[in-house]
Amino acid sequence: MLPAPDPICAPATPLLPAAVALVRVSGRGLAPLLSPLVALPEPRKASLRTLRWDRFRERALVLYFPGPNSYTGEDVVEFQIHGNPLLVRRLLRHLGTLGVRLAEPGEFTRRALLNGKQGLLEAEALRDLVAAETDTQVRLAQARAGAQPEWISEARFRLAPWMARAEAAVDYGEDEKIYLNLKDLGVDLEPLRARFHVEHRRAQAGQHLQSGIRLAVVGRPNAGKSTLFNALAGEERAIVTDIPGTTRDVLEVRCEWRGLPLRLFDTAGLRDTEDPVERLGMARVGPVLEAADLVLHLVPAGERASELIQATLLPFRGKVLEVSTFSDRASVPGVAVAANLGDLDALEVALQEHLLGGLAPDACLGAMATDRQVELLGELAKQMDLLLDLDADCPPELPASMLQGAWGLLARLTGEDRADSALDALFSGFCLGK
Ligand SMILES: Nc1nc2c(ncn2[C@@H]2O[C@H](COP(=O)(O)OP(=O)(O)O)[C@@H](O)[C@H]2O)c(=O)[nH]1
Ligand SMILES: [Mg+2]
Repeated sequence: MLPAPDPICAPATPLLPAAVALVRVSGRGLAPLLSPLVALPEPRKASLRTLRWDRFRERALVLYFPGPNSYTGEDVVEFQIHGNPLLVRRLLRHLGTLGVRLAEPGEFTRRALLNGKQGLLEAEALRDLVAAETDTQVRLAQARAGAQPEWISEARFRLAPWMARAEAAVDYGEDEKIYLNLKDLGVDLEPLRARFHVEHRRAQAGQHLQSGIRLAVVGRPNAGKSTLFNALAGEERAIVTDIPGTTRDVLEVRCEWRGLPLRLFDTAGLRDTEDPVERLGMARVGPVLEAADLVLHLVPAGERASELIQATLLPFRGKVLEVSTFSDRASVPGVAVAANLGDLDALEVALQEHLLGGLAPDACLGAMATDRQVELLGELAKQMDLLLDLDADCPPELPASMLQGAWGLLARLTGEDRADSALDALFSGFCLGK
């Protein structure tokens, strides 16, 4: 048996002056360990206690969750004390003298995971929930925080019998005349392959939403960039005039527009100019293009982009979306907007098309969305493609190993393989006390 892990403690609230601060402790046998500080109250009943240590006397609300019915699965004690950061540090230091060390970021959740109180997918969702900055991001993370998606157990249910058949064909094939019928396998597993591809697409879209979409607005002076920028931001952030060359610095705003979490960048208009300030502004456009997920190239309806602009955008052509502005003055094909009138529906459709694979933000609820999940889902979809493309007369070792591969990818996805690398990457993104 493994030795019992050390008891740990951490502030679960920021170390700033506040009404209340929460200090969490987790470990085995906390009642005797903490007895010099406090007599623990009845389980799960908030109780006022006086904590005494050094020359402090602190009235605290104390909660005691004996293991295994707690967040971590160990005994957990929570102290709500006055929100003075110095007081919190003193209490943590005193807990140290009782043998309770300071937790690492995410260590509470890590224990919850190791004790089977929580799955890896849930822990990842929690991290994203705490970090979410827009309504959509909060809702996406909440949708992932519940039970494991049903399609995972369905996938296992479908894969398992074929794994058994493939194993049998490998072990007894020739002698016992047990063969794997790849045609039947293909028919049976085709829906699964389709499902993996759907989930992968949803995950890619969800990843964009969860991390926010960097959108750069570029074009010639007076193309309507700042007008569009303001309309998307929902506030008058950039100065709009009909004097060319108004915007010089790069402006950035974070917002949510029609369910899309955006980081918007307004830029200086691109043109041949002698004005030194305008030229400095144009020099700043490059890095913005570089970092953007999508570049909106605004061209007033009925015009063609200048050679200067075409040359500037050439290296980024894979992520440039041309948008016609001033659509109120001339009707043009393609994505056309009149931002000054709030006519932006065509842009909404185009953004969903380019960034979310045609999905609406709400269609991504429940999608997996971390880099890790997206990558594994991609591999899973590819593995199934390979499996279903196998020649009917190939040796059973091939499908057997691919089925094993798919099974293993599912286990990595849910964290059941207990790979430390996934856990380390996850918990480095957590706050203290979580
Ligand atoms: N009619 C019309 N005017 C627009 C439109 N977009 C911008 N404008 C006007 O065009 C001028 C230049 O707009 P601005 O956003 O400052 O262009 P920027 O230089 O590209 O940032 C302003 O007078 C805007 O009110 C549009 O779609 N239709
Ligand atoms: Mg402008």
